[in-house]
Amino acid sequence: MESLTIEVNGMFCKHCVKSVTSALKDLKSVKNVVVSLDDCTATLEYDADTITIVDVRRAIKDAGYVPA
Ligand SMILES: [Cu+2]
Repeated sequence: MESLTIEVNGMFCKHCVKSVTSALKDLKSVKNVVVSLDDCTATLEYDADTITIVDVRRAIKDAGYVPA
């Protein structure tokens, strides 16, 4: 499993955190998703044979937020 922390801009409340969290959890092989409103980050683990950081970034964008 790969560990990844990615900056996520555009989150302003707990609802945003939930949206990003569920978007990331919906990705195949993603585990241990922690989204921090204070730090504006998403931390997660994923299987690099299954998805890439591009998929992670796309999921964040599709949820309406801005991955750095
Ligand atoms: Cu919000």
